[in-house]
Amino acid sequence: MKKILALIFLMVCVSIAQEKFTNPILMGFYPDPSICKVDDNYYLVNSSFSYFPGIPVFQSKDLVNWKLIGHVLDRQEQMNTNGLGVSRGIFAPSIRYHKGIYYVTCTLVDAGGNFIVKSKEPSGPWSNPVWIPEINGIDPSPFFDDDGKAYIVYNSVAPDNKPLYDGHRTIRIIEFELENLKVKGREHILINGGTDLSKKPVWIEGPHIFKKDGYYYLIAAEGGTEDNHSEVVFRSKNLFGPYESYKNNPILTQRHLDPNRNNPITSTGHADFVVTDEGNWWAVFLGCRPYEDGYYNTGRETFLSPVKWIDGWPIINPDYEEVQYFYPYPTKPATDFATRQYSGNFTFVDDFDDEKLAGDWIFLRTPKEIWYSLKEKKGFLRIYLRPETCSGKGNPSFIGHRQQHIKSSAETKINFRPESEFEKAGIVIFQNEKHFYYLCKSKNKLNSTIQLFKSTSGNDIELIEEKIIPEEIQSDDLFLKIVSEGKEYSFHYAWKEGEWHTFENKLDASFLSTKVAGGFVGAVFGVYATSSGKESNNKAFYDYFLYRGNDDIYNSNK
Ligand code: 6LW
Repeated sequence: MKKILALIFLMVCVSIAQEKFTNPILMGFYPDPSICKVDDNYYLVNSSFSYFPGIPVFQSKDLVNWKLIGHVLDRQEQMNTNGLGVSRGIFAPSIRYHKGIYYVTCTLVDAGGNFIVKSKEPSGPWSNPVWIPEINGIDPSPFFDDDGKAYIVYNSVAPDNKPLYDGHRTIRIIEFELENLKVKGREHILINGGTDLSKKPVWIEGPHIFKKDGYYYLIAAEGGTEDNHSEVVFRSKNLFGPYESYKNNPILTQRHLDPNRNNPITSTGHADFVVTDEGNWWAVFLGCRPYEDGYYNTGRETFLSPVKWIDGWPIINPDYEEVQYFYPYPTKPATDFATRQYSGNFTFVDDFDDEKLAGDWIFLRTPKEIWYSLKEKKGFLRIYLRPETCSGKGNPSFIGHRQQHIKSSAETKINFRPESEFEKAGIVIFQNEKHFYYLCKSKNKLNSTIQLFKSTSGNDIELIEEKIIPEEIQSDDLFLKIVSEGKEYSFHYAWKEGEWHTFENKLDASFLSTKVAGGFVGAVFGVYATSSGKESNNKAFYDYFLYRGNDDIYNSNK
């Protein structure tokens, strides 16, 4: 009997050990991940650009199931991205823990530059940014040496700011006094150009330093954050170098693989390392999932792969050429920890019954006024119509949820009575100010109508389709839905729940891809109301928001 029980126990252990997790671990635009481990918790932060709140902070017990526990920049006084394009603002953050304090360094591009914030708790409250004007570059990352000294390592300009070629950058380091949060002494160039200057390496960035077996290891992204992206590693016995480039660099890339392979994961790079209690090393890094020809709308997402040390060098994803969608769990699964899914196929619904918005909602730039309410009408999100539009660089009445799947849908039910053709309320799929589709209720001279707009390069919108709402439809309610099917979006409406009518089918989704739209973000579904530049006292009520993600890869066998 004992032998049978032991066998069953062994089988259960093996099955848990074999239980696989899905990549990306954070789907949708969660780029430039940085991670640290404190006791039995992992904490991870991502870039967030001009969206507010800035720098999401995730917590996990197993590196796979993540819970959003807050944002580093969740107060107006911490960040103001008004006037910036959506892909400016918060670039790559780094999170580190040292002697009871959490530190995040980051760059607020075009609105302050490099800064550091700190907190006793990763969920905050975080301090206001302390600016570091001495750092001329991006992607700052703290490093705490064994002798108690603190440093910041970062991407910077070419030596003497005289690049030998486009993309010629350096990795530099400067000492940092934690007490007064000031830099100390001069900066040192650790890496000039990248792994081999003679080959003109571009965009060495996203640096992190850690110490192991008497070496200072420096990992960094190289090649630029597109198909040519990679992660490389250097090491030195001296913090200030000289650093030796690993002869088999890069330690991660997918640039050499067939772009026409099935379910490609591309542009991998910008990694950070973490070690589990079992002593196993893992890497988080960004990657992309094109649906065809390099087009992707889900932005740069956070992936997790194992790291193996070989002859004193760390190799990411050593057992495969392709980054995998499925790996065995790094450690014992903690599936009951997370409050929602960020990986695999899932549904997210907000019925707006709470008095606070779910933390996953994001605003376009920093709201200066509270134009929404969950209290005015219990169970509804009330949004005031305001002149700002998604074509501008202000803070429109927009609240967004990332598009996290190639195949997904977002639907809502609005209660809204437009009083002019300028007044609109509905749902938008937004990539940037010049690349979005907007499905809304409005009116023409005489009637209430359903309208579908496409943004223009002139920061305006053009009407694609309009339908007069029949007089027999007396209710102010309207159901609206956008469906993404990879290279196409389709748009639907319903008078009654579930009775959908197709309004416009198979519109070009690549219009919202990074390849077409440019930038560093991904597409975002949003509830959005506007009075199109005019003053208005009108408001729209949203009854619910329902997101569904259903990518084929996760319906296959793991
Ligand atoms: C980030 C840089 C990069 O600062 O893109 O992928 C920039 N790498 O490291 C914005 O994400």
